[in-house]
Formats: sequence, C-alpha cells, structure tokens
Amino acid sequence: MTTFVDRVELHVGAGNGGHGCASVHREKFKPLGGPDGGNGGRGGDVILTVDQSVTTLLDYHHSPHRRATNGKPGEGGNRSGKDGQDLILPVPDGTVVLDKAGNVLADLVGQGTSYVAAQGGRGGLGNAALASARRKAPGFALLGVPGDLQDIVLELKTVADVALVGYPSAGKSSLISVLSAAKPKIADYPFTTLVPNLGVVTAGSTVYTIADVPGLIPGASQGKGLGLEFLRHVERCSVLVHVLDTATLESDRDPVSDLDIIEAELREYGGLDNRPRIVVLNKIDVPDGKDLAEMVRPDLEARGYRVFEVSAVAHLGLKELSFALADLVGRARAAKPKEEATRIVIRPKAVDDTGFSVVREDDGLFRVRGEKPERWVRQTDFNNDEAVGYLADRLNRLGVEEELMKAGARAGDGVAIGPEENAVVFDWEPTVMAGAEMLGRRGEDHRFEAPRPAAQRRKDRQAERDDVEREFDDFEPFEG
Ligand SMILES: Nc1nc2c(ncn2[C@@H]2O[C@H](COP(=O)(O)OP(=O)(O)OP(=O)(O)O)[C@@H](O)[C@H]2O)c(=O)[nH]1
Ligand SMILES: [Mg+2]
Repeated sequence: MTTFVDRVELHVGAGNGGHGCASVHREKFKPLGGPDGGNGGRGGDVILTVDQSVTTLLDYHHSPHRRATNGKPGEGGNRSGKDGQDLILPVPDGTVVLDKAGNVLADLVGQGTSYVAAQGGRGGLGNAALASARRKAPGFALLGVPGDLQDIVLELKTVADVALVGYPSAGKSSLISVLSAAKPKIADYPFTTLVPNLGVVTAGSTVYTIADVPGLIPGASQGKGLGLEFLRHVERCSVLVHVLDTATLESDRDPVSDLDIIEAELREYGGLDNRPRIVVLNKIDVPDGKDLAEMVRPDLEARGYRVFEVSAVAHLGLKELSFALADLVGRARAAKPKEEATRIVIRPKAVDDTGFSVVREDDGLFRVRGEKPERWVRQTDFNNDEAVGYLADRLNRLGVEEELMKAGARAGDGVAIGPEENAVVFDWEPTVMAGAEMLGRRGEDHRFEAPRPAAQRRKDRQAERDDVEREFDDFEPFEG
C-alpha cells in the first residue's frame, strides 16, 4: 500500500561558511611578503522548489534531516575557499511552509516557486582582505558563520479547481473517474478514499482539475472520521461540489439533511464560505434515487443551489455538469488577480539589521542582541588575542560599549552577546574595550614599516582615520 503523506516536519541545515585563512606570503629573499590568506567560501542554502513531477512529501517523511554543504576554508596564496553547494529540495505544487508554531512562512504554488528555508553562513575573511593601511599584516582571520538551522513543517494542500465533498460512498471518486481519466479506488464500503484523488477534466476549451477528499461524516470538523485532516485540500479550490447520494439505504439520511450536515462541517472548519457551490444528486440510475432526486430538487433550488442530477455509473448528466463546472472555474480564474507564473519567496530579513539592543536582565546580566554583533562574535577566533581585539573594535565602533555604559554596566559585569541558548558571555572590561583603539592598532607589524618623513606620517594618520570610518562597513563583502 502506498502511504500518502501530506504533513511532515523537516529539519534543514544550511552549510557553514568556511573560515578565512591567516597566512603570510613568503619568498626566498622576501620573508615577509604581506598577508595572503584567502577568504572562506559561503555555505550552501537549503532551498525548497516546486517541482510538478513530485506529488507527495513522502521522501521527507522518510528522511527529515537535510543539510547543504559547507564552504571550504580559504588558503594561503590568496586562494578563496569554494562556496558550499545549495541543496535544492523539490516539493509538490501547493506546499505550504510553516514554522513550528504554525505561522505560514511561504505558500509555494506554481512550478519553480522557491523558498530559501535556511541561509548558508558567510565565509570568514582571510587576513589579506582584513589588511588595511592601518592594519598592514593582520595575524588573524575571521571564522566562517555557521549556517542556519531551521525546523519547519511542510503541508500539502492540493491545488485543484473543483473539490467534491460529501458523505462516504456518495460517489465522489466514481464521479472523478468518469469526468476525467483518473482511476481512483471505488468500492461500496465507506471510507474507500483515504487520500485525495486528482483528475483533469476537459470541457470544451477549458481544462480544469477536480479533487475529492475522503468522505465526511457528522463531527468531521471535530476530528471524526478521516475528513477534517483532509479538508485543507479543499481550501485552495475555487468551486465546491456537494455530491449527494439519492440511493442511500440508511434510514436517517436524505439528500437535504446530508447537505445540511456537510455544510455545518465546512462552516465549522472555516474559510470556505465564499466558494461558489453546486449540488450534484448522484445515482439517479437507481429508480428510487431518481424519484428522490425529483422530490428534493425544488427544496435545494429554493436554497439557491444549481442542482445537477447525474449517474456516475450510467453516465447520465455528466456533460452538462462538466460544462457548468468549466464555466464556474473560468469565472473564478478571471476574477483572480493575475499571478506571476513563478514566484520567488525569500525569507524576510530582520527589520533593522544594522541595529542592536542592550537589555539588563533580572539576574544582572547585560544582553546584547543584534544581527551584526551576534555574527561578529561567531566570526571571532577567541584563541587569538588580535582577533578578539578586532571584535572589541567592531563592537565599540557600532556603539555597543556606549550603550552598555548607558544601561549601567560596570567593570566585571557579565555581558552576553546573542540569544539565550547561543550566547557568548564576557566579563566586561570597559577600559579595555572602550580604549581598545588607544591601546594599539591591530595588526601592525613594525617590520613592515619603512622609515617615513613626518609629513608622510601625518598623511598616513589621516588616511588611517578615514579608513577606520569605512572598514567596519566595508568588510561585509558577502552581504545579501
Ligand atoms: N448505482 C450507482 N452506484 C454508484 C454511483 N456512483 C457511485 N456508485 C457506487 O457507490 C459506491 C461508492 O462509490 P465511491 O465513488 O467509492 O464513493 P465515494 O464518495 O468516493 O466514497 P468514499 O471514498 O468512501 O468517501 C460504489 O460501490 C460505487 O459503485 C451511481 O451513479 N449509481
Ligand atoms: Mg472515494
């Protein structure tokens, strides 16, 4: 038996950025030829893409952990590391991406529509790229940023124009089989259909798709039977068809009360009120069925429904029905705003990714949050004093130091950068951090310095100052 899976939890990991390389060029008569460490490569993204040849989420049910490849580290000789490869995950048309709390992140409809589920980490800069007029030979490089890890939920909602709803055994699957070329399972016991069936109908010049869902019973919206779980498959349909059984032998049922019960379930489920509906009275090949259909028709019409009497088995009334559906589908399509054939959904960036916040928490810890400070911390090799000093410079330039002081931080207070589970915690040393620039410039190796005349030294100092202004923004070459 094939399993139908229309909801999976997926754990995706983007590739880590490769580390930058700290290296010094060496030649025979030039032992200190300057920094030549290359940049690390970017980690690959994890991208969900609609592929119409994929029809279920079964693959992800079987292997729910997926990772893109990491960027390679940079190397000496100014060699950049290779970027990691994006991991493209094909998903069925109509896949909805949610976070674990149930918020919709993306609705993937249409071949090629894509969503970046996890973004690769940027590569770390090598010491060649970190060199500047004031930091001629950095003895450190930046670490690659770890790739995003995301837990997401994928839900499949069938993309069909018309949805058939009704009691078990009303003949929904039979109707699909005679209106289209689809061959769903049909049987005379209830709940034959366990998964939605999809068929393609051609009526005149209109081609549309038609889907059924497992039969609904009273209480479906509270989870009775199979129905509710599958009602999301009718959410996208633009036309609803009530399939009513005129030949049921159950004494407490008749087409009108069946309709009322199904309508009550749909209302309870919600969100379907504005779909046009028509009523199909099925099984009129059965003599009693035909009589019953004639009897209830006026009642149904009085409620405003267009009523079609058909027999799926004897092929009665099918042409009229399929053209009426084509007409409704055509109107629905015309009323819909034209959508791009392919939409690309990109995860929105944090609202203000240049900002940061400093909050004093109950236990006296000062927490710094912000895209840049958090990333910078991850890019720092804490075993390298120069790298740590560079981080201090960057934080200081951004104004983190100042905000900490304003928030009342004192020497020795704990400062955490990053979220609860993933923070780097320091004992704050304001004089060191605030005075970082005064203590000495990073990466200045005097062996590189030739004696300079005073005028040149003044000019260089000005250049250095300009450089400092720039560098903290400039060194984000992998942005975007
Ligand atoms: N006499 C007669 N029997 C029909 C007609 N349409 C369907 N049936 C029979 O009714 C039974 C149920 O048909 P299905 O198409 O499986 O019904 P369904 O609505 O898909 O049922 P579930 O999948 O259980 O919800 C089968 O035995 C069919 O042969 C019809 O027009 N006339
Ligand atoms: Mg069925």
